[in-house]
Amino acid sequence: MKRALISISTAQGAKGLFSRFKEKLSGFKEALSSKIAEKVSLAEKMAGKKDEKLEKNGKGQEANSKAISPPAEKNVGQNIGQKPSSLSSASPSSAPPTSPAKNGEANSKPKNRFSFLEKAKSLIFEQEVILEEKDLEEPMWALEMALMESDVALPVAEEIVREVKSDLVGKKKKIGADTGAIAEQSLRNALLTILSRNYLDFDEYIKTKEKPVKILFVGVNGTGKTTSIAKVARYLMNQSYSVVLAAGDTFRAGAIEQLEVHGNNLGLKVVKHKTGGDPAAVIFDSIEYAKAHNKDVVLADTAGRLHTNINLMDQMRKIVRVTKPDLLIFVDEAIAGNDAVERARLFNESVPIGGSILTKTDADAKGGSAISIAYITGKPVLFLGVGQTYPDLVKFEPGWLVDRLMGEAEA
Ligand SMILES: Nc1nc2c(ncn2[C@@H]2O[C@H](COP(=O)(O)OP(=O)(O)OP(=O)(O)O)[C@@H](O)[C@H]2O)c(=O)[nH]1
Ligand SMILES: [Mg+2]
Repeated sequence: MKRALISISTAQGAKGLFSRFKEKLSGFKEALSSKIAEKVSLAEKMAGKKDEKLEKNGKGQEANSKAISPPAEKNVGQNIGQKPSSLSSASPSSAPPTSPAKNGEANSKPKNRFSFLEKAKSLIFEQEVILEEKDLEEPMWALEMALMESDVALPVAEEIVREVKSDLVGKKKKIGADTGAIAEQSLRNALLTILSRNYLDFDEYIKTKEKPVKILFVGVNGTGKTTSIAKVARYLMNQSYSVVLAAGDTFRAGAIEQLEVHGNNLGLKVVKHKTGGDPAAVIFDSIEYAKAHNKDVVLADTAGRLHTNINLMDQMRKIVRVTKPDLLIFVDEAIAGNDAVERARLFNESVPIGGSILTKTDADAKGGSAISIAYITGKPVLFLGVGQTYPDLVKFEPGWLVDRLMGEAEA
């Protein structure tokens, strides 16, 4: 099959990038907001009742001095100004000193982090509510569903939920503050933690590696390997590296010509043999060429192959054995979602990959593969393909992706 050559001239619009992901998250934000709203109204009711009780009982009552412990916080004085006058009677200055025996009694009680005492303090003096594990059941379920429906792989979705939950439990929420922000910030932190885990700085890698750096691109058919090679070549040339291309796809008719068109466009040497030749031999030759001509980087193309094709997977292992690449890059398309993640896992089992490139991110509404692939393979995402032109390549940075997933920036 001869591919229509190099439609690489029109950038795709980035509209709709991760739009489904953003949509799905609204369920989580709403669930958390309504839970907080519920707690706030309960807190206000409780505060009202407390006020009445205090009014009735007067300031010297022991029960009250226990329930509303002398608050140590500096801001209590300021908050008290906004409170009913009855509360000022329970302020630290007017509270009677507690006897040593009573102190001992209070200290010997097991410290429950979210005890009524603490809640009361929080609710009445600081005007805050505390989120507890049980409050988060519904929002966490909504979050897990949103992630799964966005094609985030199950173990990754579970990890994100764990991170968000541990961040939110015990969190004090100021009454009247923006409830959406708390959900956003928590999820943003969780995504950043997960996406930063296997980070590799590609620029630093190339800079410090002995030359020529040999990079092999592998993946299933039509995912964007050859296009990504041309994009990465241009990216490296912009940093003044010299690059050689190896036409290691000797399998598909038209594949060598396709790479040659890129070579001509970019002014690069393409080392090639005939269609049907041994890909390991072509790539080996290109490395020899790079050594002889002091080139910095060899970017080697390979034929697309399904991980289920035993012969082609054997051939890939042979290429790796013979050419000993410094970096094996798995290329797949973001729009393939969980399939891309699963394929990455299987390729990585066959020949340990060094990292991934996710292409066609510009057409990906879900974002799941971009979130999951590094976590599942344990290898970093190096670049994202964001369109069909040469500059449509973004070096992977966790913050960049999170900004787009959370809707704060467009690609
Ligand atoms: N929108 C978009 N299209 C892309 C991107 N990367 C590649 N493509 C397009 O995807 C199609 C396939 O790209 P190729 O580079 O030929 O894919 P390949 O993996 O080399 O394909 P085989 O050699 O057949 O395995 C082409 O039409 C590319 O222009 C991208 O990031 N965004
Ligand atoms: Mg190709």
